[in-house]
Amino acid sequence: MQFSERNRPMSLVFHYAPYSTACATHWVLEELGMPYDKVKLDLKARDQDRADFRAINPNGKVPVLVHDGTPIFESAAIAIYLGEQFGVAKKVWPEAGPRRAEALKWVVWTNASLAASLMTYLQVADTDHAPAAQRNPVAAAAAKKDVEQLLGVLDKNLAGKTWLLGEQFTLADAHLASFVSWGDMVGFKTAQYPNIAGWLARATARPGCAESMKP
Ligand SMILES: N[C@@H](CCC(=O)N[C@@H](CS)C(=O)NCC(=O)O)C(=O)O
Repeated sequence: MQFSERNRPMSLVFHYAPYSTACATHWVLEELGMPYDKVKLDLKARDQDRADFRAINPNGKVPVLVHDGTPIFESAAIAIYLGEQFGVAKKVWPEAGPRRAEALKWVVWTNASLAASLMTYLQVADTDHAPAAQRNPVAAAAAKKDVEQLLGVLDKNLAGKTWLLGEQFTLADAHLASFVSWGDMVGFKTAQYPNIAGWLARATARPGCAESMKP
């Protein structure tokens, strides 16, 4: 681990693996513009099974963020926590109230609906992600339909808006855009959803996105 700043009053340590769910957290951290330390795991080498890592995430998955000794796992929980702790002051997270509810809604939707359906699809579809014995065309078609229906919902929500919540970019945009980019990469082409395509182009042009894609 490398400390980028000495003697700072609090610490944020980000445990990640390149090209994983941790990219969403990485992007959110970059948007906050705060110093943090990175600890890279090699998932192929099973670093996630090491006892010191299991102690901060018994699920053995990245990302994990440790804030002043408190470990937080699940990327949606991390985005919400960072928003509440630091994002309001930095104007990238709404204050408590109805706009906060909008942000929460989309961050939770990202993981509980979109990412869950994408994962189901990848586990059964005829792609490199699923072993041949696990592939199931009927289940894959159903999961594909679910993902497309969800992208349709998002596209409708983005009509006439610059960002998810309106004119102001929030951490919810970074979190969701990271997963939508992943969906695009695995075959759910966003070009066919005009509002998503415009929003995703604006989001991925932000420097935080490029940083989150670095190994
Ligand atoms: N729901 C979790 C998913 C985390 C996740 O699945 N991480 C994967 C990388 S994309 C992982 O660490 N896998 C290692 C393993 O399962 O052994 C989140 O959003 O944080």
